[in-house]
Formats: sequence, structure tokens, C-alpha cells
Amino acid sequence: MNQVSTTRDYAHHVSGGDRAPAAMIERHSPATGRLVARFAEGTAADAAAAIAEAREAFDNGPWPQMTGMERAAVVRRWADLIEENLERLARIEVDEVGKPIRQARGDLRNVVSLTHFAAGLAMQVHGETYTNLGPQKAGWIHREPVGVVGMIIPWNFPALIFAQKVPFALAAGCTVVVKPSEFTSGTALELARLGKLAGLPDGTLSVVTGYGDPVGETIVKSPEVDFVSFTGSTAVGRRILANSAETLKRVSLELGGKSANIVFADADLDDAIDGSLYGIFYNQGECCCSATRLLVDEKIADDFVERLVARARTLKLGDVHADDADVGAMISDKHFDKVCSYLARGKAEGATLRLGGEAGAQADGLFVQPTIFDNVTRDMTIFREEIFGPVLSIIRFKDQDEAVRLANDTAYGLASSLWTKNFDTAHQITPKLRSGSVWINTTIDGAPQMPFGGYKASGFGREMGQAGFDEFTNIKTVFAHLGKREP
Ligand code: TXE
Repeated sequence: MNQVSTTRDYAHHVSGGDRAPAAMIERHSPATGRLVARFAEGTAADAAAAIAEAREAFDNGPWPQMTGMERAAVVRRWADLIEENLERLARIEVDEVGKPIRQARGDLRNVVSLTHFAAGLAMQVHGETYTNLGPQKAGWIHREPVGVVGMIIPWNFPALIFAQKVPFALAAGCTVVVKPSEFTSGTALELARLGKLAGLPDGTLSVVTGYGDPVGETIVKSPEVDFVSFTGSTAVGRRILANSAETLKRVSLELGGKSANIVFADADLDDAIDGSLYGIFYNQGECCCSATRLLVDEKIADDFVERLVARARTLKLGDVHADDADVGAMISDKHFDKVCSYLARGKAEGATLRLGGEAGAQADGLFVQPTIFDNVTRDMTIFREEIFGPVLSIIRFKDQDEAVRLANDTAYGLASSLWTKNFDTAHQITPKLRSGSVWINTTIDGAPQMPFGGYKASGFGREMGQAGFDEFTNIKTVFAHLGKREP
């Protein structure tokens, strides 16, 4: 048994010294009920202390002044340390999130790749030069780190979302204060400790644990914070945007989704079935870009749904530390109740239940059976609202136009997937889909080089890739006059 058997106790990670916490937040594994961690319950004063350190480290510390090569070396060392600790970090994710170990290992492998990629970008901070302004004028544009960055991270991918943000901001020369989710703070604290070992100077990266209010609120409202990068619910995203208006700080928001997964009749149906199952049951459906709405060409729908349901029946719930676990537990009692309420809604509103539809039978675990609803219609709640659980809604379409209309019939716009062997179809449809990502013959896929982010109520700003890196920079325009200036 590889399970971590002790309860881990964590203080905040603030270099100026750990403040004695007023209270601790207990974390019980949602898969077993066991007490797995205790996190310090941060106060507004804790957040303010970390912000003050980050401000000092940005204004007067060595990090922003280092060459790109020097910063890259530290971030690369950090990536190596994360890789050495990969299994331990993955087990912490399993304990705190309740996700299956295979998926947690995959998350951590991506954390390593993202950190390496960000290290390389540290050497790529450069600007533009304008030499065509006449003999007496020159202009250039600098890229500078944006300053102190506040990062607010959710519970579904605690390490991965940390890595989509933090190494990029650090590589750009920013200093960072992180507030992880109160449910899943362990890996953020462990990653920050490894960062310190790798050589991050004091104050460059702090982690303050605790609740959205007061820790998150203090970060967002602080005039000492220049930029806030948030991933979480659309409701909290709206609040963050309103709060950030007080100080007019920049924000990026990566919010909810209700992604469409379109299967055309000419797709490789085996691949499309695997992809559709992965798209909805990966991370037990607690994924902002989960492929929650399956749109199937009516010509193949009966056969496709039959085969999809048969394969979904083989998915394993249960011991999330076991290598063969496929589907994990819901993050909290409250969230479990919310997902179950959608099961009831789907049945009551007349969708055809083809699989699941109940809580899982595991004792002490907040499991929900993989659930498939067929014959869903546009007006049903399960078609419209983000469920954030292992619940698939299937709807059939007649032609390409109807598929696009249905795919775009949502307030969200994070991602869409489509399955076809006809390149013309894929190429024609892609620009019509109102989402920040389009996956062709794959789903929930990507690479550190490729930016990720939303349209519409899924937010704005990008993470990863050059575009994600640029978010953590500001441009400064420099215009110079050469020689004697004519009045
Ligand atoms: O998220 P919250 P919740 C969606 C999903 C889920 C729903 C609710 O639909 O069912 O959100 O999840 C911090 N100021 N997603 O309530 O509250 C909070 O402490 C500053 C989509 O758990 O948005 C945590 O660190 N920060 C999603 C973070 O915000 C505040 C991932 C996210 O928590 C705050 C998670 C405040 N006033 C949920 N209030 C995705 N896009 O992947 C809370 N927080």
C-alpha cells in the first residue's frame, strides 16, 4: 500500500518566518473520510504580511534584477526537484483531492514539463525596436515583469494549475503570493518549499492557506498587488473582477465551462468513444473543460450510445490509490450534494438515464457513479448548467449547422472537441465554435507551448505558451530624441 498514512501538518510558506496560526483547517480525504492534512487558517494579517514581503522582494530584491539565464537556472532546478518528488506529490493529490493515482501522476508529469518550459521562457523576455522614425528619433518597447502577482487556485488540479501560473510568473521576474484552495493546499506548500531549495530568494514565492474570505479577498483588494490570476467558479470570478476594480489591477480569469464534444458519422468511432469517456470521466468530471455535452450525428447515434454505455460500465470506482482506479470522489459534501441534485434534475426533467444516476456505494467516500443521460434537450438544466461531476448529457444533431448551433448554445466558451476523419469538416467548423480551445480527434489535450483560456463566461486571459507568459509582463514604450531637439 503506497498510501500516505500520517496526517500532514502545514504552516504557511512565508519566508519571513511562519506565523503561529490562530486555527487550523482539517482536510479529510473525500475518498476515505480519513484525516489527511491540517492547514493553517490564514487571516487578513497573514495575507498582508506575505504581500508586503513580495512587494519588498519585487521592488528591492534580487529576483527581478537577475538575468534571464540566472532565473532560468533556478526554475530548471526546481523542475528537477519536483520530478524527484513526483510520486510523493502525486500521493498528496490523491489524498486531498480524491482523484485516482494514475491521473495524479499524469498531473505531476505535466507540472514538471510546464516548469521546464517556463524556465526556457525566462531567457525570452525581449522587446521591439523601431528604426524607421527618422534620423533623430528612435523607439523601442521593453517587456518588464508586471510586479507582484496574486494567484488564487482551485481544488480540482491543485498542483497542475499552480504550475500553469507560478513558474511562468517567476520566469518573467515577478514575485508571487499564492492562495490555494482550503481543501487542497498540500502540494502548493510542498512545491513552494522545493522552490526555496532550488534557490528562489526570500519573499519571491509565498503560499498563504485559508479561505477565500479573508485571504483571497485581501490579495485581490491589496493596492500592493499588481495582477491577480484566478482559476475557479464563474461566481467568484465575477466577485474578483468587481473587487479588483477598487485598485484597477489587471486580472485573468479562468472560469467554468460546459464544453461540447461533437461526433460526426465519419469519425473513427472507437477513438471517439474512448475520447468521449475520457472527456467526461477524467478527474471524475471535476474539470473546467470536461466534455459534458456529447452531440452525436443522429445517423450513428443509437449504435454509438450503445457502445459508449457498454464501455463506461467497465470504469472502476473505489480505492483511489490503486493503479486501476478510473473515477475518484467528489471534493466535498456540499459539492457531492450539488452533483446528486443534478442527477435528480436530469431524471425529473425527462432525460433517458442510460447508466449510473446514483451515488457510488463506497463507504465514507463521496463517490458518484459514472452517469449517462440520453435524449437530453436544450431546455434541460443538465444541458445548461455546469455540473462539475461525472455526468454526461447526450443530444443528437441532423447536420453540421445544427451541431454548431448546439455547441455554441451555452453561456460558457472554454473548449470544444470534434471527431471526424474529414479535414474539410473540421476546418470549416473550427472558426465557428465560440471557445478558447478546439480539439480535433482528441479532447482535454495540450502542451506547455499551447495557450489555454476562455471565451464568454469562461473568462479571459491565457495560461501557458508564450501568450500565458506575456500575461505576466507589462510593456514600456521608450521614445528617444537623438541630437539637438528643435523647439
Ligand atoms: O470554487 P471557488 P468552489 C466551479 C465548479 C464548481 C464551482 C464551485 O462548477 O462546482 O466552481 O467550486 C477562492 N475572493 N469550479 O466553490 O469558490 C477559493 O478559496 C478570492 C470551476 O470550490 O471559485 C479557492 O481557492 N478568492 C473551476 C478558489 O477561489 C476566493 C475549478 C476557487 O474556489 C473567494 C473549481 C473570494 N471572495 C470550481 N471566494 C475551474 N475553472 O477549473 C473563494 N475564493
